[in-house]
Amino acid sequence: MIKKDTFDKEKFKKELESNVRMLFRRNLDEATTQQIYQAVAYSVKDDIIDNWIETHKAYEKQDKKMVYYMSMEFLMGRALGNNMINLLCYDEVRETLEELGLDMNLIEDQEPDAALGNGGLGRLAACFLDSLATLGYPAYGCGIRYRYGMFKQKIENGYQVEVPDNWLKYGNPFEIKRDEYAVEVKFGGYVDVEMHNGRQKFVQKGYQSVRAVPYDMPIVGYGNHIVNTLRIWDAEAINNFNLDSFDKGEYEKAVEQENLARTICEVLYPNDNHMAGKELRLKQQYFFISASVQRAVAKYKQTHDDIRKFHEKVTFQLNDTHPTVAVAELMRILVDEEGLEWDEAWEVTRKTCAYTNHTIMAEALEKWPIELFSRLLPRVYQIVEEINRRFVIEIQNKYPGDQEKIRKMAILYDGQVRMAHLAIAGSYSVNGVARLHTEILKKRELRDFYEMMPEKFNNKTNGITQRRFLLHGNPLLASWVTDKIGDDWITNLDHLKHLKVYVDDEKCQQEFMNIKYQNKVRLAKYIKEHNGIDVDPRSIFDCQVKRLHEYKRQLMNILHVMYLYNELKAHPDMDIVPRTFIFGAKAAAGYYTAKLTIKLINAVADKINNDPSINGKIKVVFIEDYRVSNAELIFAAADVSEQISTASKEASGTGNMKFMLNGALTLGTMDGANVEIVEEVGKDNAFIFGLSAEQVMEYEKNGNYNPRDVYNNNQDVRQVLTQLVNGFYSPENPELFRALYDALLEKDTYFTLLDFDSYKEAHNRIDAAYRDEQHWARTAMLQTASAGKFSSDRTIEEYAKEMWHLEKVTL
Ligand code: T68
Repeated sequence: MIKKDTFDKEKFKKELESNVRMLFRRNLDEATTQQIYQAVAYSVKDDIIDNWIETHKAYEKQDKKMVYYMSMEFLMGRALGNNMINLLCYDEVRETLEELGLDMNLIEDQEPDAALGNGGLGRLAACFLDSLATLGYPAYGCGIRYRYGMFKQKIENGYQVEVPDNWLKYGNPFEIKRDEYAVEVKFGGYVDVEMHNGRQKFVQKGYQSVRAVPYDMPIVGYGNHIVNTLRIWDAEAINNFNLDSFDKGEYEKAVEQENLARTICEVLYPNDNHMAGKELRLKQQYFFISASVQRAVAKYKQTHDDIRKFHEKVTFQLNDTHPTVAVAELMRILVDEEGLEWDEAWEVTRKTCAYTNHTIMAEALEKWPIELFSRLLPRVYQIVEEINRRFVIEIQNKYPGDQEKIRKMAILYDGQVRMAHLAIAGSYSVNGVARLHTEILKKRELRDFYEMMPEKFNNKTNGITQRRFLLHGNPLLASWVTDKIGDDWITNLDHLKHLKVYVDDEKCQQEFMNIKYQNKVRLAKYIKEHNGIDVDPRSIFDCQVKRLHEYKRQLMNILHVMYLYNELKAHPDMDIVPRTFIFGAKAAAGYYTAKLTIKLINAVADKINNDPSINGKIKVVFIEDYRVSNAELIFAAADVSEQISTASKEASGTGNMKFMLNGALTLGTMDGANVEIVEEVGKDNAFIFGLSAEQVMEYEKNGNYNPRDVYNNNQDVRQVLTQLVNGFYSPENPELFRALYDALLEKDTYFTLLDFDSYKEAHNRIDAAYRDEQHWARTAMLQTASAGKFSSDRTIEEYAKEMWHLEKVTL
């Protein structure tokens, strides 16, 4: 039980009033809700500051090792509610606001999501920061302060329309600009060799540069007074040059540098599991990595004089290959600026960096054309060349005469820089994000590397923070759990297992399902407000919310809905439990098939929701602009969690864990972390279907799957596929969904048709299971009770103990 700090309501009210006056020259009763949000946020920030300062003093004094979590993405969502929760003042602030006639929910809704990420990878980084602070580990998150985050999604005429996310429009109350820590980052030019004291020095000349300026955001630990930092970098122009200059060269350079600074942090690339391959993306990568590494070295040197021991106090965790240029940048600083010999520098680097792989999708593997890489980062490229030269020698020594190994493993090959290879060569650890995923990496994708250096490979199954996805997102269930088993689960999720004694208790079952019902009412209200659709909270809420990607198979889900609709039309008296199919997904702006799938879902929704003949037995809802804040409502309200990726393709998934924590039953393939979810909850308590990863990989190897075989033999499949091209869902343009039809029939890369029957049968099992109310309630409760393993606290403890070797700070 964590003791609450004293909270002084009257003091808080005074602060609030004073903040509104200071910020907006208004009295509280004149302020807009947005202004009140800002004022509340500043009051909360005020509570954070002292702890923030104290935490960093303690880190310095105790000289603890620090992890720098390097990530292009931090999908933080909203900060206010989360900060109040972790400061243990959420209820008190809510009550105080109520006394002033203000509604906390409305105030929280004023805050834009900090959507500096695409999906799972970015949200994982955010959960990790929460856990690091809560566990008391010294940590920085390092990223980019994108001017525009993930686009806002509007649905117009069933199509996705992308709208810029101007999240900083009203300012960000929680951030602090740290101009004193600005550094210079250089691009382009050429490398000159100069002699300094008899030693060659490599000097970059004729470059363009920008000023990297950090903005710090507090990461509040739960009830422990610890405040870590998310440091996101912004770019400013270097004002060395005179725009009034009469020298044409100088003038042009000044303009170019202004442009570079303006464009670098402008926008997040909205692709997940896909490599954009744009020059600007590489600039973003080097920009935030160079700035972060420069600062990490400078900070270390303030209190240490031997740079050869850097790795004893610092570790860099690379969130996928996006920050991998850190390996070469650290080498550059150690060799060129700190004067280390190559071997010394390489030893430090290899002991500092660690790499997490998040995908086996081939199109996500980062490879940069050497032409581009060397032009943009001439000195860094020379270093990569030398790393590669030595790495190839290592391979040759290990496998004499084996040219094939070099072809497969070299960092530079075929005119490209292979970032994953650089990451593996330059790291002390390589990890996957779920057991199955790590096994696939070892046996297939990274097999040669595993064989050569097995000691580097390890698994760290992902996790999620229960502070956001239960305590904040589902307050009713959170307080019910606390009533039953106490509140230790908030910082030790394993305690949820103590709920198991209640799963057969009828009263508890009723209470649990009643909370679920209230959360469904809350979501139904949101849907009514945002979609204008009435949904029945007594129907099964069957949810698939995640990025739209072919491998995640939203298409299979909607094809099944189309099939069900056909059945209902053919058999009007068919007895099915009413279902509401809920989708939420953003498609990358240039991903045609994904965007067409969104249109299809909306077309099917339009037709089905407006057909009175089926008596509302099925409804389809596409939730616009799926993001962290509305995700919290969806997880809390779900009965069924759709985790239906083609086995072997979803590295882990983390939405699956959020649903489970909130008592939804998994309908899924044996993919990613689903495998471990089923292991925790028991096979009988999940709806598992489809090909196994092994089977999928066999088919892929042999190329012996032909979707036409399924089409020819399966009348239901034939009917729904035909409806894609006969105008059933698009009378004005019968050919509208032709591309989806063709993709399924020609190749069906993701085995949608092959898994269809088994998926359909799993849905039947759900229908049957839901009819037994008691048994369903028991199984739902078991999900929550078995979710302990999936806390990001557990994941972070594993990283900290097994890889980083961090010690906790004591305050
Ligand atoms: C996700 N990856 C995995 N990538 O798909 C998911 N990619 O299985 C896993 O649970 C999660 O990572 C956390 O480990 C992503 O989200 C991206 O968003 C991404 C972004 C840019 C480029 C490539």
